Amino acid sequence: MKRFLPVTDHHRGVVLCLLAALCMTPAPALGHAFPEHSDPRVGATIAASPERVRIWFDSDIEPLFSSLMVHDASGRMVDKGDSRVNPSNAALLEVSVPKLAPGAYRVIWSVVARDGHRTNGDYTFVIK
Ligand SMILES: [Cu+2]
Repeated sequence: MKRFLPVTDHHRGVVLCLLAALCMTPAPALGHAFPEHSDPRVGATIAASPERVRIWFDSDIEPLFSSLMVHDASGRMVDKGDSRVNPSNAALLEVSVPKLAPGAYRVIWSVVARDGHRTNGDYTFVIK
């Protein structure tokens, strides 16, 4: 199974941006959107295929510029391509998946917060 990639340039950019934000005083109450929790959870091993993958963020995100994908262990996209921000919760990003076979899956997300800042990341879960 592939391991997570090490810190990418993009992640480094986010860190630098965070540091810059910390140095600004007084700091405005604006922020990037970061995941609070997900279903399946980060690193979880679950018994059955979920119907969808969902990530809840700590602030509202822009539907036009936010998406998530699910890849299998060989990097093939397995979600149904209907990634969307939940119409009744602007902090919830979700995508449907077909019945997935046992194996490792990687969730890749990218969102733009209402302040215009982009964050992204990925995590894996396993269906046994
Ligand atoms: Cu920023």
